[in-house]
Amino acid sequence: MRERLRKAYRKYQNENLKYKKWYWKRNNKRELSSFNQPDLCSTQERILDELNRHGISVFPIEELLDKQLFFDLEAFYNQYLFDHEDKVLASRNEVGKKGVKKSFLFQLADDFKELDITNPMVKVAIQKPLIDVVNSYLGQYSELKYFNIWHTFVSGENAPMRSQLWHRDPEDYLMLKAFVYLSDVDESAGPFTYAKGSHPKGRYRKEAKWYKEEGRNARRSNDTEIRAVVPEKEWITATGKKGTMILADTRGYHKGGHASTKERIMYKNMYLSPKAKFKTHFNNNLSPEELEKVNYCKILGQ
Ligand SMILES: O=C(O)CCC(=O)C(=O)O
Repeated sequence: MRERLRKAYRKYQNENLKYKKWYWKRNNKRELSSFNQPDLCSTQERILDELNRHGISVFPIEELLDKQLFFDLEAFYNQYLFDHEDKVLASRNEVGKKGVKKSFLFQLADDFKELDITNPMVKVAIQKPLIDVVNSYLGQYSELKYFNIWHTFVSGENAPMRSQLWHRDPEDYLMLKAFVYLSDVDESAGPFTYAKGSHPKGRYRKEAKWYKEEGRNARRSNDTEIRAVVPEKEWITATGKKGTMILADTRGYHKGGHASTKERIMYKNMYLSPKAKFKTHFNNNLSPEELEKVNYCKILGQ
């Protein structure tokens, strides 16, 4: 009986409580506020302001980070493609196949399970100028939970599915993802699309009608359902040249990757509050010397 109650509470907690402001506040100390947040330059202030107001900020990566990080990321994926062409080709042949998880894309993360601070995917994620913005938005020291590169194939006539449909991410009350386009992304390459102001700090907080895809639990909505809660003039379609960076609180409604004619390559990562019940997608076996090098970065477990 007691075990059943505990289970039911855990389910309730997972489905409802973690999205409540008071629950977030109870579980997370407000470690950073306007009084003690890191010193931000005017660009970081602008990005933070856009995140607070709209839930999203889109800018060329070099406005925040050294452009070399982008070149390294690009070279890293090109090398991966060169070394693993067969794997990517095999994945491309599965587009639209039933029963294949996110058949519209190839993901790199399974091959990179270690937190290696020399890996370009990690390097981008632990840059101080970025971390300072992320921590200021969350009001505390965040945790890096995930990094990946998504190579999205052409979906063509296939109907949008999974993350190609409007949804809120389920991991936390407030959260941030950083995306970097590694290919030029126009309307035909399935740009990341966001309903501004639908994040928890925003003005459009109503829940849209939703449905479940066959065999899936996640809540998805169509354009009409989102239009009913966020006017279309507030939707932002983040097209951009390679090197475009997007920071977004993906608790706000978003979708992307329904590429009609052109493939998209995109780096992504995710920061949550330390109390979020979401498993980290990599092993953190950093030595004390390595941690020392990034000692501004509580996200690595200091
Ligand atoms: O592929 C996209 O643009 C959407 C990504 C997404 O839904 C997510 O990362 O939560």
